[in-house]
Amino acid sequence: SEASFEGVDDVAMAAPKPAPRRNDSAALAKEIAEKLTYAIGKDPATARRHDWLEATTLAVRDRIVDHWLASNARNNASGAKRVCYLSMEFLIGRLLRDAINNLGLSEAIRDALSAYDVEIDLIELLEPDAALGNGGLGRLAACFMESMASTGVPGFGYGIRYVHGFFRQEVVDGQQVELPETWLEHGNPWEFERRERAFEIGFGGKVTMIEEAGKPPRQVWRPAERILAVAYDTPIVGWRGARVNTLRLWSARALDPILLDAFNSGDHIGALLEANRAQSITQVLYPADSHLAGQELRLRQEFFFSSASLQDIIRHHLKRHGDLTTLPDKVAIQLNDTHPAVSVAEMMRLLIDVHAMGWDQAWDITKKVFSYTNHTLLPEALETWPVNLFERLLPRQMQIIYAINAQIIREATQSGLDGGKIAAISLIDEGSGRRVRMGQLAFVGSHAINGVSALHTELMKKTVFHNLHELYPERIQNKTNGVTPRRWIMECNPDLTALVTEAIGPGFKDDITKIKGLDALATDAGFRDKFMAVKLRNKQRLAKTIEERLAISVDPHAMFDVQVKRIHEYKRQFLNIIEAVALYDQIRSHPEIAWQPRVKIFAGKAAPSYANAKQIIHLANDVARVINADPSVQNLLKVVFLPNYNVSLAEQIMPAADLSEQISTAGLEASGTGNMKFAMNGALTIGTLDGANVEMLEHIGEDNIFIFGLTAEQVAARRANGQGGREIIENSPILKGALDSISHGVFSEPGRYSNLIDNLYGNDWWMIAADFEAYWQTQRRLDTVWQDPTAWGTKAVHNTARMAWFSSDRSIREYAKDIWSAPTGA
Ligand code: B1N
Repeated sequence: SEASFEGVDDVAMAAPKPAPRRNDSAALAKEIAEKLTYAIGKDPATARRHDWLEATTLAVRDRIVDHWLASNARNNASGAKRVCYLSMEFLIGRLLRDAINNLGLSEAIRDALSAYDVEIDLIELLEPDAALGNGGLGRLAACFMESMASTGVPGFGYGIRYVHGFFRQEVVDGQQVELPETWLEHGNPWEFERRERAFEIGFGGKVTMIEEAGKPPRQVWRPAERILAVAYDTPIVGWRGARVNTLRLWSARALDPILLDAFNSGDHIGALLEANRAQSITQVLYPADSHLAGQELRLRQEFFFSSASLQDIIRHHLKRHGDLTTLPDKVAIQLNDTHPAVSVAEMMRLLIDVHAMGWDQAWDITKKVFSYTNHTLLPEALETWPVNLFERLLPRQMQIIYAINAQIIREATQSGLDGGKIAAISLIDEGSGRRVRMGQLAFVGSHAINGVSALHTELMKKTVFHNLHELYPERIQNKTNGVTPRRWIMECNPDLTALVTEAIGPGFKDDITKIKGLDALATDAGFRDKFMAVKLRNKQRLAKTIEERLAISVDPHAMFDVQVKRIHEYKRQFLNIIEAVALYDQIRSHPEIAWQPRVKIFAGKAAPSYANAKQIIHLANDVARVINADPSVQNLLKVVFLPNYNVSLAEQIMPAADLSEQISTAGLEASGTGNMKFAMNGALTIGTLDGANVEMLEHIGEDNIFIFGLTAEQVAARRANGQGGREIIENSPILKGALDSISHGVFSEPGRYSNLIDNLYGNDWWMIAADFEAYWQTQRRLDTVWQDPTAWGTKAVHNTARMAWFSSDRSIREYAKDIWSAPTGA
């Protein structure tokens, strides 16, 4: 009964088809009961909430499958260009609400379940949060998948089916503890295993030259190790179900346990160990965000999913079109950062060694097919691999990289670049032990390279890719990130959605640019009151969560000042905590001032090996414990660290924020996407001129966003001059006082944070001391605005009204037009 993705390909169209499902609540109620009985084997009278979740998911899934098969049939019939989005990470979160919303089933499902006294809002919380990603990069991939389905792009996501996604975070004695995440424990109703869609992936071994009479000599790679990549498909439903695209995740498996057994001549145990070794490739997601993991297993993961995806793409193309010369007309492959960059070499190998194409033609096709998105300029995140390791694991791909390099260097020499510049563009870094530079490889193998915000793209041209940009000046372009308004407004903020619908009609659901219609209502007191009443209800819900999880009571009428994101020094949670400490000191020493009540809310995970980030979490928790227990601050300040930040928690937090903290050291946050989610939901932003904040300022207007601090240029200049923080700290009593109370043990035993503090006195690399005064003053300006609810509410409405451009639908349409030459439905 299960529908096969390939069914449209393989089964005669005349085969009888099941009738499409009906969407009224009576039909849904009946089917949910049927699923519960016949798919799960439970009686409605004794079913647990998990069973109802599964039954509901299966009923919704049937409807998705109808649309999915139709979308695939349409793709195949039209032969339209397909977009393959290769990403190591897809941070998709829960899927049920997304599917129900996009299929327009919200009310029907609610009614259907109420017949059994089951509340959809309660059971949907039981769905595990699929955390196959670290942060912004992975969540962007998920928003892009949804937007491709919503804008009519035939999109295929390709990634890894990690058994363990991003770790679960607990806070014990104020410190982060990492626990394994087991999202597949109870099965995954959204995925369809495609056993028939499996490819061999090789590692190691040798390359030999084969010479046959009358034929040019060819290289053949004989891997020492071979494993299988098996596909698991998850349907991704677009708005109104218009398209359902496929997210195909690869799982590693031993070639064939029985064959292996024979191969190991009866060594049964040895064969099973080998099977385990094969499976280990897709066991776990590396939890380092914007930091190079550097382990061999990581490179294996990268090659594993790249090779499987390319083999799948080529197989499909040959089956449809017979001939690989037309590949660039039919497929665009987007490399999500350099994690899949080995694809450039692997594509060349497949075209040349396996499909007998000549080098020049293969290179031409490769460049036309690939494009590459860069997501960070942080030197510690730029991927390079030791040549030795690469050669041992992927000997043929290494040969190809050398050959590509020789060709690029020839082109560079011909165009007159000097020796220093040539060394800078070389695919091999000869500096610190020879290493393969994956950014350079992705760049030269692509026809388009993009940054993720206007500022970031300009910095790419000036810094990391300066010389390659000079050699290929037409390749770099900007594609500012976006987020899907379905998940990040409609689904996470139903009350706001209802209010907007009441005010300007439902048109914004189909075309988010229409939300601009709210702008005129910003000065309408009646509307503003309703808008802020929605905000208050969302804050009350978050306050309840905080109470339940942390036993901290917070006042929903206080300003909710929120910083939630990965913990990283460049994101400067430390700056925010120092401000909290300074505020604590000032509230106690100046009771005569009209301080505005605030709740500072933090959430985020630190990479397990990132000691300073873990210290920052510890400090936030230490500071929270002391401040929250001190009656002398009245209820003017509370500090909250919510553990285990993930997509689902973000969905609760974004609608409940008054103030969004986007305070990275300028020049270091490539874009940010949380900044967009907050502003769409009516939070004001305090932020630096960094990443997409710069463009948010342009859209929202300077009266409605709070910008402070050094610019990227000023940061670069200060760093070049080696200006440290000591002088600044000594001239700033408020900052000095806050640092002293941290050092002297107001929040912990003295010295616990001396490393963090010494860094500020020393080189102040992240410009925390340098930006403190401006940050403090801007926060106090925000206090003044908060005192005036009319002023605050007006700005909040302007934020929601003016953020439409940051929809990922806009991003995807730009990619489709400027990079992929792919069709969009609208
Ligand atoms: O990508 C996001 C941006 O909005 C953020 O500004 C940016 O920091 C983020 C290595 C990364 N850049 N680089 C990574 C993640 C995992 C990893 O292993 C690097 N993440 C970003 C979307 O454009």
